[in-house]
Amino acid sequence: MFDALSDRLRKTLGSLTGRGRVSEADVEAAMREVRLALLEADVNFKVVKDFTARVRERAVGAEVLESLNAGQQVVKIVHEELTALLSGGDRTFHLSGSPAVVALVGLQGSGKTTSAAKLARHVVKLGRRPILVAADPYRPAAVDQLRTLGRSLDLPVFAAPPGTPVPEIGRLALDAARREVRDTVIVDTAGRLTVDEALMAEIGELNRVVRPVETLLVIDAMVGQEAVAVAQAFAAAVPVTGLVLTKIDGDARGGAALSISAVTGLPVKFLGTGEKTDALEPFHPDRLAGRILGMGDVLTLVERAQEVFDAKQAEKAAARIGSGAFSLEDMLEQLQQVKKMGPLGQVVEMIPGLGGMAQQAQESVDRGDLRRTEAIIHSMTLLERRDPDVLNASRRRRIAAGSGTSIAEVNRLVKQFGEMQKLMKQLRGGRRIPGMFGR
Ligand SMILES: Nc1nc2c(ncn2[C@@H]2O[C@H](COP(=O)(O)OP(=O)(O)OP(=O)(O)O)[C@@H](O)[C@H]2O)c(=O)[nH]1
Ligand SMILES: [Mg+2]
Repeated sequence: MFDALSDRLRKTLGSLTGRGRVSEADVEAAMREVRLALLEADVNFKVVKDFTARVRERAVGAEVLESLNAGQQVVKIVHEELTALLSGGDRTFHLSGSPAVVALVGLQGSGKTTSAAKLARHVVKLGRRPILVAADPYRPAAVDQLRTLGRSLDLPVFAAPPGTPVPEIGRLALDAARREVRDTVIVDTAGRLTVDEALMAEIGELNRVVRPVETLLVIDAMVGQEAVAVAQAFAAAVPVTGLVLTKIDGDARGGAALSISAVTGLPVKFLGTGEKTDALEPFHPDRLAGRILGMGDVLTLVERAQEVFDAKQAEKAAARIGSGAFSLEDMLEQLQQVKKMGPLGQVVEMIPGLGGMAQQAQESVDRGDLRRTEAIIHSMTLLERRDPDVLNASRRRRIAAGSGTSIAEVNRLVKQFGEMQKLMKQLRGGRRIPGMFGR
């Protein structure tokens, strides 16, 4: 559901990725786009404002200049702040009490009944014995729906006769749980089309009877901005302990859902990712932030690069690229750095937009291309490495023999290096490499 948002952010941040340095103007331009992208995705205005302000402050003030790829650090900061935005509150799913009671509340159609069944299945995996409770005395169809789900999971469902007052259903359900030796009671409540006092009073009373350790507010990710107000109304009526965001597999803009946690401070505990009972995921803020950013695993890449790249050496290389003096000697140094970063295929895979090249890159390593390239450069004199123009036929023959390769391979490397130099000149002129980060 975050596709549109992620596309936009990727475009914005992608234009920063791969450049040498990030200026204040770059950050400004990026933040303008990030703000638009978030607003377009229906994220709450105030949340957006605070978010971009925090990112801007960190990005402009951050020590990014020593790094090889400062643009990627902006991505990292955006990711960290997005994770922080999604990380509010205590995300642990508590199951204390005997029995442990979990109540699901929310508007009509938000996914309470489906989520009740999903949670039942989830706690069974944790080794527990749940019972499902239909606390909707108004619609027999609602009870049938839960019964059907219970049957499919081979779990008991408690339902009282139609018209039984809701608090009474709660009492009877706890009795049933004890009788059937059930350690987890999952209560599915009735929904209303809009927040109304009768609904709030009813779930408040039920709450006092069954004393849930978790009262989860189920929110449909497809809803718009009013979700924030809905969440606030529920939280005022009952002690909501967390959120279940459902239908995130749909094509909603999703920003409203993103805002709820930031505005109310309520933690998202689970994501509903489909209609089936196994489509429930515990919520991981960093994963969702990564999904929203859609940046591949740039962050891991940045960290790994920071670990192995000698910053000074990187500066030197960047300066040489900048001045157009990049030589085969520099290329040799860079090759050795890249090798230190681990399997090349993995490294390339982490760069957004280059995923498809990963296999190709790894294959070239496996074939020994890198090693042969190194051998060829090693067989050159200093003069040849710095000025490949002097490489006449007899020098090439000598190098091929010295490196145990062929003249054709030496020719290919020299040609590739020439093309690389041309590309670097274009980059210096501010042009992007076609097909690379080319969105
Ligand atoms: N795609 C998708 N559909 C879902 C998800 N969760 C629930 N649904 C669907 O949403 C519809 C409503 O789900 P219910 O679980 O009946 O919602 P409810 O909150 O119990 O509704 P009421 O009892 O009428 O208030 C059903 O068609 C579900 O299959 C989800 O995570 N993904
Ligand atoms: Mg229901």
